[in-house]
This record gives sequence, structure tokens and C-alpha cells, in this order.
Amino acid sequence: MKLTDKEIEQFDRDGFLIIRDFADTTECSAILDIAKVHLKYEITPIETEYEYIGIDDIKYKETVRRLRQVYDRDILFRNWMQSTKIRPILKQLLKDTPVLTLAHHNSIMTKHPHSSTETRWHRDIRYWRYQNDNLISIWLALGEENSSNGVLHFIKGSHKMEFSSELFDEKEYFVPTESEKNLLVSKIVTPTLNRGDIVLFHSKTLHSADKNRSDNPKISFVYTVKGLKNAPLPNTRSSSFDEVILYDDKVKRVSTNL
Ligand SMILES: O=C(O)CCC(=O)C(=O)O
Repeated sequence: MKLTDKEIEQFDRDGFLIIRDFADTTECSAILDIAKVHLKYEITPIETEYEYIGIDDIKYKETVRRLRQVYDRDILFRNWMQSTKIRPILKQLLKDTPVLTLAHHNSIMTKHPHSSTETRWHRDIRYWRYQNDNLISIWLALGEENSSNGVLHFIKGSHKMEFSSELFDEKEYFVPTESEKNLLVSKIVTPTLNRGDIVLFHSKTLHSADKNRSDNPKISFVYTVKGLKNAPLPNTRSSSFDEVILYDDKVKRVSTNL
């Protein structure tokens, strides 16, 4: 599948693009079933709510926020990340051969009811270290994501906005002043997603997510790609995990060796 020129322009302008009904719903259900088993048995590596937000509360210590390193967990996860359907799209947007970065988003993300927290405004690039910031995350909704269960919000065009470093706190969450908020509020987009919908978003796009106020978990899949020419910086987390090159007709797992 390929994007139209209009869709490429939209991604470049807004910093994100939603593609409805992209993933087969049977594939989504199968991924969800496996994810639920890994969540039930808390198969490591995992990150808890406590590790994510740092609030010392037993309910946050017992709640899994994400399953990490999913590429190596199951063939179904791997197949989704290596889908040949998406490769031409990623190549169009990156203008390079896409490469999976196993170091970062390579996760099943969850928002559990009653014990999850909001995700504050941030840019994913905050902890990632590459020669340039041109990385794209692929978010797959495995079920409905709506205003009651932790929907994502994006700020249109924020991947191209320059902000003073003072507007980011010590964890690099974005903390806008009142005047910034007033300028940005009209640019917030909150898309309801259905099973099989994907959102492609740039590593500098500001996004956030609500807490889950429903009675069921929100479970999503997210992974990140970069271009082959965009190397990770030495001696960083970004360079300490393997990468998987997504050629048109094959994949190749490589060590970054940095
Ligand atoms: O909480 C969510 O659903 C979004 C998570 C997210 O944006 C992140 O961990 O980078």
C-alpha cells in the first residue's frame, strides 16, 4: 500500500496521520489474545505504572503499563512489525529504507481501569538519540480508543514548532504557559480509534493521553522506525539494541555495535 501525495503532505504538515482499517481485525484479535496472556502472567520485560510515573502507591506498583521488547516475544508481534503492507508507506515518509528500532517503542501499551494515570504532553524523541529526529511511531488500536478509556491527543504541527527548553520539566514533559496553551488549544486533535486503525506520528509531535475511566483496559501496540541512514548515537540506549532493516522483500536483523 502507498500513501497519496495528499496524505504525505498531511503527515508533513500535521506530524501525524491516521489510516483507518489498516490492520486486519482477525490479526488484531490474535495479537490482543497473546498480549493478554503476557499481561496476565506479567512476562518480563515490563514497565509498571510506578516505574513510569514514580508515584509510590501499591496500586501503581501492581499495574503493568507496558510490555517491552515485544518483537522477540511472539511471531504474531514480529509479523505485525514486519508487515510488508506498511513498508512502502514508511519508505515514502522516511525517504529511506525503514528500520525497526528495538531500543525504544517496541511495546504493547496499556491503560488499566482504576489504576492507570494520564500521560502528560511529551515528545517521544526526549530520550532517543539519533543523528536526526526523523523517526516515526506506528500506533495500532487493538480495540476502541475513546474519550472514556484513555484516548490519545496530538498537537497538529508541533513536530515543527520550536519551544524554549524552560517549557519542558525535568522529565521532559511539556508544561506550557497560559499564553502557549491559548495558542495551542485549537491545534489539539483527539481521534477516536477503532480496532485496526493506525496512527503514524513523528517523534517530535507533542501528544498526551487521558487516564482510563472505563471498566476495561485499553491495549495498543506501538513500535518505531527510522531511516537506514539515520544512525543511533554511540554509547546511548538507542545504540545498544539490535535493529531490523525492512527491505522491500526481506528483513535483516543487525547489531548496532556502538
Ligand atoms: O498513555 C498512552 O496511551 C500513550 C503513551 C505514550 O504516549 C508514550 O508512552 O509515549
